[in-house]
Amino acid sequence: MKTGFIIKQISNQYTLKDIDTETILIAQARGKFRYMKLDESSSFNKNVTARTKKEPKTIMVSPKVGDYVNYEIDGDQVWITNIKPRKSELERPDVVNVDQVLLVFSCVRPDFSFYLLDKFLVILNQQHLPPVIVVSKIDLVDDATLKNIQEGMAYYETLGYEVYYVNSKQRIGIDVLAHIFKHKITVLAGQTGVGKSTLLNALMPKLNLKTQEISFALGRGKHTTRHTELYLYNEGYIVDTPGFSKITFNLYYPDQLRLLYPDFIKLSATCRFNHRCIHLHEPGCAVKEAVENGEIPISRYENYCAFIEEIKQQKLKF
Ligand SMILES: Nc1nc2c(ncn2[C@@H]2O[C@H](COP(=O)(O)OP(=O)(O)OP(=O)(O)O)[C@@H](O)[C@H]2O)c(=O)[nH]1
Ligand SMILES: [Mg+2]
Repeated sequence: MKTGFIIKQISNQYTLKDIDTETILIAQARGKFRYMKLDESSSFNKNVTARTKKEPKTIMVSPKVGDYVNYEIDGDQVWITNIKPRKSELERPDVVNVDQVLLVFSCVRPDFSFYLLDKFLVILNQQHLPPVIVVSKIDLVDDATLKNIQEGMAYYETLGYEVYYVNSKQRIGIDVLAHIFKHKITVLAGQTGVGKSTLLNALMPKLNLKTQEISFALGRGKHTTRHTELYLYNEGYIVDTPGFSKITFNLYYPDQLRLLYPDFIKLSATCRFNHRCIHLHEPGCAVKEAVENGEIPISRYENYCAFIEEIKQQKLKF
């Protein structure tokens, strides 16, 4: 049976790469994909049951970028006949089997934000997707501002996150990034205008992706990147995505949040109420103590408190 890997999708037209011959084919999905019978252990089942808390017997599944599929050739038509189990699935962007997320933050335009950083880290932790952090536009700030950001980032490096600093326009700090993409599917994520496409162009000059030129000067921040496609780079694939202006948690209970903070989890064993402590108003909280001692950045703790409120507000809307 022939197996292909989907690298691009435009409505029902899929660009496949045969995994043995590396031949590129344009394929379509047969109608029967619309409804798939699932057993409980199916990898397609997890997301649906978690979200809807139901056990659907049939659900709509269609092939997505990043899928491994079986296909057959029938005359001049190529048909996708089966989708292989997925190891991860993102909704925005619509990509499956992602290995890591490259989180891009710019020093300015838009301003660097520890609030967004903490939010992204929570969301990715929940999805079991490891992040790599890139700080862009280092050429657009003075030394003191850059030093401030670097000092703030030092804490995150102690948590084990890799942090890279780049000036994509002059290709500074780009080559040291190359190794992180090897044998992986990496998705670029970040606010609109932070320089995701510019970074990709710096990595792959032949790509010549469209980037923003005037919209930020006009202060409008429109999206420049529109569709989803995988680009082969250093034996891995990179996905450029449209930026966003707002992201929300997929959490319904505020007390789930603390379980997505690896640094808080470590400390919670020494909280007076141990693992029941939600690090807000409890006496003898080791997390709050660490914030007071300067071991955890105040901003990280303040963002945590703000997120708790956001999740409560989100819950009210349901
Ligand atoms: N000086 C400088 N400018 C940069 C750098 N990276 C990106 N830019 C500029 O920032 C603007 C936005 O860059 P894009 O690459 O289009 O941003 P994006 O994240 O892809 O935006 P969306 O596609 O809308 O999500 C462009 O004008 C880039 O030239 C950098 O490192 N230094
Ligand atoms: Mg872009």
